[in-house]
Amino acid sequence: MSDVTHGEGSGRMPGERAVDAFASAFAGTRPDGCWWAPGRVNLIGEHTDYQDGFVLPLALDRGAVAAVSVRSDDLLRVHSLHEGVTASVRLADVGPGNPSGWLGYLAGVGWALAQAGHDVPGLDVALDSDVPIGAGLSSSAALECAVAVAWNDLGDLGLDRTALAAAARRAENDVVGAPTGVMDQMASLHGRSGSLMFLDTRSMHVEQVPFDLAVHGLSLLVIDSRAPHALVDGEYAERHASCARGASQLGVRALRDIDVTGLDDALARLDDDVVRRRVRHVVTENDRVLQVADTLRSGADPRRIGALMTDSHVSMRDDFEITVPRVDAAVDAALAAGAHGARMTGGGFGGCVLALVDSAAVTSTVDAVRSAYAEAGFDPPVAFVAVASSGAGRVVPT
Ligand code: GAF
Repeated sequence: MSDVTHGEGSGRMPGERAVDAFASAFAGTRPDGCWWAPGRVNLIGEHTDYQDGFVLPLALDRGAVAAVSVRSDDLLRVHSLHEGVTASVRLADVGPGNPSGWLGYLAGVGWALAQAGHDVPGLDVALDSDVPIGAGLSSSAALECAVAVAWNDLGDLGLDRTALAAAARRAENDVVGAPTGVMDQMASLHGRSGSLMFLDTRSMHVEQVPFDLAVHGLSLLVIDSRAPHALVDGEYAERHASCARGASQLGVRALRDIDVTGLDDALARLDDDVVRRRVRHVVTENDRVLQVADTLRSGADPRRIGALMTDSHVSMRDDFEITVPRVDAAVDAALAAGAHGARMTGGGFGGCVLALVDSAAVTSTVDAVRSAYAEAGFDPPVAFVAVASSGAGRVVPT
């Protein structure tokens, strides 16, 4: 029998470890406070957020916690429990590509806030996280958003959550160099317990869509394929570029402007088969997000979204070509075990699969995926049940 945890990141990491690490790293001092921000899973709407499209993620109860004190200069000193090191940079020295590595995600937020005209103080930070890295659960957005809310409070910046998400995205785009959309940061900041966040990435309008699977006897299972993924590599950027090429050839501001009813006509106007398939994924994916959101808003049985989830996976596998064998194997095994729908979640090339399953079938579904992995010679997957949680904010360290 498989061990499956039920949402149990740490349910809002208490921060005690970060406070202790802060004291050891920074000469026995105590932080001014602790700020927490979650990772996310995206129910549906993949690679739509940099084409002005729709997404439907939820914030997890796993996240990053930052124990933080404000400094009187512009130094950013960060102790990472994961890396086991303390690194620092002057905010004045931060810019595209500098600093490289994990510190860039944090320093980049300060840089983006300063670029937006804010007076950004230096910080001492101790960081802890229980979001698995490279699993497609937005471990980096959790870091960015934890430090963004800390900066907002300690620097008295008065920014709303959407403005903080924009700064965190700029950190990732301009300092780290990954051309991502804004979904992950918005989910981390706007997440709400028991809800999905429906986001229109053009208007940036957020709608909380109630998501109570338990009353229907259902669970959203997250299966980590343990095939590592990275957004800074060329594949994500290539998808971004081919979508931009498609939009430009079609004469639209973004692929969001192509409606699914006009898809065949649009595809006929494209001369490159790869671009055609990328466009088809984005246009049909936007339509699936709208259908899933409508179904859930109507209070219908959520089992009805299962087929759309699976269609989304097929589209990512065949048209967008962002899945890998371990991910496809998890989807196939979950579906064969009776899941109502299954799909990869996140940027792709590894990471996690979501399966919508009857709660009574959680363990048997994970067992089925484990058997399929064993047969294929893959490392065993790790699974947990997603719990939709609240977004980033200050927490009392306990
Ligand atoms: C990554 C990116 F960061 C998001 O912006 C989004 O594009 C996602 O991949 C794919 O939907 O998580």
